[in-house]
Amino acid sequence: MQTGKIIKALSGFYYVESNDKVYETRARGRFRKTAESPLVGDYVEFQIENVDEGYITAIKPRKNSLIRPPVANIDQLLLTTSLKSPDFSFYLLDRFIAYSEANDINPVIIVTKNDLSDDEALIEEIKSVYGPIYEVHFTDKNHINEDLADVFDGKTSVLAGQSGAGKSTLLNTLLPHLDLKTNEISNALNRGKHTTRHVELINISGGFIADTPGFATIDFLNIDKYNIKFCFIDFNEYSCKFRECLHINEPKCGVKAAVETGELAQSRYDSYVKIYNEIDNRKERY
Ligand SMILES: Nc1nc2c(ncn2[C@@H]2O[C@H](COP(=O)(O)OP(=O)(O)OP(=O)(O)O)[C@@H](O)[C@H]2O)c(=O)[nH]1
Ligand SMILES: [Mg+2]
Ligand SMILES: [Zn+2]
Repeated sequence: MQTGKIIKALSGFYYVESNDKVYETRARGRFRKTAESPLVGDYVEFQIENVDEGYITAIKPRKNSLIRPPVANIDQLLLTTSLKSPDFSFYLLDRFIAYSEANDINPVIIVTKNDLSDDEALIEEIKSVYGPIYEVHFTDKNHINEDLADVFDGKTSVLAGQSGAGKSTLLNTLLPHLDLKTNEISNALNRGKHTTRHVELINISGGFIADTPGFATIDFLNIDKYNIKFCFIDFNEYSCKFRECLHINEPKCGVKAAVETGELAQSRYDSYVKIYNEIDNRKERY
């Protein structure tokens, strides 16, 4: 019996890395009967059958897992968002951040395509809104920020963000040996399709990184309207008259007061209210 980590899932095969070797495995029958099926990122026990083939016998308990993208045991989501083309959206980034927080995964913000914009005011605004709460990196495909190297150290990182944000391009710049894929990617992009299809963990700086297909629709099905406020971690430091304050219509709300004084960004508050309403409306339909 051997243990390893699933780095790729394709056509019913799970590719398990163990001691610098990759085994092509299948899940044994009983996984199909239970709800639990293996995910990329899972630590598994497997039985070797041939030199590089085998079958999975058990999945180790997960630290976390996402349905979109389908990966388990994620240390951080690298929220990739372009300055331009597509245009930067505070709301979309806030949704991705809230999604990370709702799933107990640390978000790291990566702003791409800096070469396409010289909007200094926007860059300063991004820094001032997110800098105090999260790690923020600015890149373009020709200049990768050197401090980005430390970000991956020994961790399992997953690139997430809108289609076309530059996730695959970033990965190709970081790991030039993947260069071949860049050409295919840019060709495919001209057809206006999602260019990345499957999820695969790639070795980087003693850790793993996964490119994922872009997605813009995010659901908050695993969180209710009373708890979404905790996904806006910058709200936590303000106190309200009522402990259970949802920062919507309650009097003497510390969060709303902080927005008034400019201590908290209006955009963060607006994103919160939008997502809150979305969850609230969803509940009412039942
Ligand atoms: N000018 C410029 N273009 C970039 C940069 N990064 C990416 N691009 C271009 O943006 C387009 C989309 O990049 P991709 O890397 O395919 O985007 P993606 O996020 O992987 O997209 P999906 O796989 O569909 O989710 C490509 O044409 C890239 O060449 C950048 O830093 N500067
Ligand atoms: Mg891609
Ligand atoms: Zn409040």
